[in-house]
Amino acid sequence: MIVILASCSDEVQAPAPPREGIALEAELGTLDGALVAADDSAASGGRYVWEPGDPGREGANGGFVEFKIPVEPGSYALWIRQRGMDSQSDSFRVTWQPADPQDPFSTPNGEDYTFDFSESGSWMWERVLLNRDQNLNRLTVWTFEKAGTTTLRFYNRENGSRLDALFITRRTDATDETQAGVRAPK
Ligand SMILES: [Ca+2]
Ligand SMILES: [Ca+2]
Repeated sequence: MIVILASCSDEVQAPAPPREGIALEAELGTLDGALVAADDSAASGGRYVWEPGDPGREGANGGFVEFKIPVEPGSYALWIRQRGMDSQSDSFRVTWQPADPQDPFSTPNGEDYTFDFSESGSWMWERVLLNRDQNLNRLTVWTFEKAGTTTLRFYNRENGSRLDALFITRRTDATDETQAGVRAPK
């Protein structure tokens, strides 16, 4: 069960991931810049997040969607439900503080934080595998040393890239969604 706690800063908060993981709607994150929520009856909760953009239209106008996630010490893998129409609408940059920097665009190689997801044209779950790890042929895992609130951001990189939902799990070895126990938010 997902519990959304209201706070004075209007941030979305979720409980620390139990062993079976937690699922969140992308549209409940805090939206910045050009990213907006939009309707789609095929999306979880009927809504998703994107910068509106037709297939074949390049570029993006900045911003991110942010989630505040309390964690226990340990390592986590991240899955998203996404929809990419073509190679110009199928990526985000992803950071999860404190493990990653605040702004991937200011790092020596911001492309290390890019997740190029599949462009099936349909909604699908996919594990987030960042370039920095794919280049080393390893699975992307975020490790937190202390319990506390973390900040997960999906930076707008290509307009038309659609983000529906997130699933956070401690099953860091799983490479398919059944193994990972991926489920949509309720
Ligand atoms: Ca792309
Ligand atoms: Ca959704």
